[in-house]
Amino acid sequence: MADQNEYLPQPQGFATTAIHAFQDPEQWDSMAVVTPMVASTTFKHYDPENFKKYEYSRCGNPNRDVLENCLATLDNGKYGVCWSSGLGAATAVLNMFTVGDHIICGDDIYGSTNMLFRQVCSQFGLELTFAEANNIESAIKTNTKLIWVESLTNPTMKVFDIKSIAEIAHKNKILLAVDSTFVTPYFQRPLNFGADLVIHSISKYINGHTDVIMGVTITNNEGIYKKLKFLQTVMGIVPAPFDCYQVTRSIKTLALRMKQHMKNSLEVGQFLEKHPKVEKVLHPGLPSHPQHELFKKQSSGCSGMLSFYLKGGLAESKKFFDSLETFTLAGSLGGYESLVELPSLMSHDCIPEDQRRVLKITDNLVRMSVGLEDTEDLIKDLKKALEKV
Ligand code: P1T
Repeated sequence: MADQNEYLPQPQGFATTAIHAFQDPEQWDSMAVVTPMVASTTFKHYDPENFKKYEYSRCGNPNRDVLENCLATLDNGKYGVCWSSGLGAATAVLNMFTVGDHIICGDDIYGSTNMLFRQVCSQFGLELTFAEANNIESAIKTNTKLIWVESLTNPTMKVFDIKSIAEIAHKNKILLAVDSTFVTPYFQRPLNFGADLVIHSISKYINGHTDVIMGVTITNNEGIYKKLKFLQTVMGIVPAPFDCYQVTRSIKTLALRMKQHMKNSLEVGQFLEKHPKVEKVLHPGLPSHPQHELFKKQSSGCSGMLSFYLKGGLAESKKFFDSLETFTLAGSLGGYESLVELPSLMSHDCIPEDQRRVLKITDNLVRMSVGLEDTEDLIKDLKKALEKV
């Protein structure tokens, strides 16, 4: 088992912030302890020029405000802006740039983010280069404005050195955005390492109950915030108040859930590593991961995410999925339930085949989101399914 003490210290006051920050009952006339759900799309004005705080729900809503402020604080940021999905957040970030700007994107990212970047960049005159961690600096051009990386990456679990990339970016007056979805603010806070912008698909761990699609961008830079806030209002990629209410409820248990995801995924990872039908496990919390030391330098723990190569090909992967009972074959991740999927045919099927080959997203690469079930039951399920392969 990885030694928790080797990681960065756990963020102080995380659970207290998630439970109380911006949620003081005294701000509501009713003194409600739980932030009341405000469904109204519009708000009465005193006169045409004056209103109390809210005007129209696309521009602002009490439930969204509470959530945005609380999420920003959890990531050690000042400003949070929520979007109706993680991809909505990425769309907004791309819209901060203009014709002729160049964007560098980490080579391994979620399939639809990859497709979004390729399509939007080519349609709107943005230049795009995908680069491995070692090649980021050499990919920089005079017109480069943004470096975007996922860390951890989906699905091959690579770690980007956030501090070094931030230094490279800033030396060249470039912004660094980090999609930190796989690790969560409980375990990783990229702004502390110099990132300008953090992005999460809230649909994953932050909500954690597989019933809300949402995204967030977090920054300490007022200029970036103002641009994103403007884009939120005019592009209208906003989450519904009820979804904000649900996520505000979910984050109260984020710390508890993440601790258990870490424990369960390490046990599952260690079991898989020893299994003769498994070729290789990719789990940043295990010493076998090539970037385990780097991962521990920039995070305080790992989530429930791991990938592994089964011995064999598509036929073996299918047999494995067919025999699972507790694990569900489905896209997405980060919920209380354990999921497995085949990136080559599911989450990353939209990535061109040659790019998938380079990234080693093959038909025997299985991605697993280890949930909160009893570990013995998860391992029993895996043992049985691997026997059938
Ligand atoms: O699904 P959405 O809320 O739009 O989030 C997109 C997204 C962004 N970033 C990362 C790292 C992601 O993994 C995702 C969504 N990923 C899946 C649905 C998946 O199965 O990998």
